[in-house]
Amino acid sequence: MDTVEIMVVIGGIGLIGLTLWYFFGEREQVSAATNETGVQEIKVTVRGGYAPDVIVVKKDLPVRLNFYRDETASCSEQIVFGDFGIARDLPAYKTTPIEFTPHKTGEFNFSCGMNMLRGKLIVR
Ligand SMILES: [Cu+2]
Repeated sequence: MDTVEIMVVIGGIGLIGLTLWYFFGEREQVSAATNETGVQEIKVTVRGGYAPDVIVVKKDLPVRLNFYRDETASCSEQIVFGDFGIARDLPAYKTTPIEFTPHKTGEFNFSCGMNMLRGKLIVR
């Protein structure tokens, strides 16, 4: 193999690694902060995905997730928390609070209405 071929192979391996990390890698977990009224609150930016997309909250305390939809792409116009029976429209360039109180621990997925954009709520 000449140098160019080696570079291509290394580049390919790097891309595969990046792809695996993207789909299966450990995402950064962000804990919601408890405000003065005892509500666990966090801002989530919606733009081709959710940022943060792994949110940690405590059980039996009210949660308010403030979804700011920073785009008009139709994919993200709905947010669904199936385990909590919540489906809500997210108007573009506005903040939509999603409020509920989780009563059991575990990991709960949330997604757009088409189940394409995904995030996870971890209740501890
Ligand atoms: Cu979608």
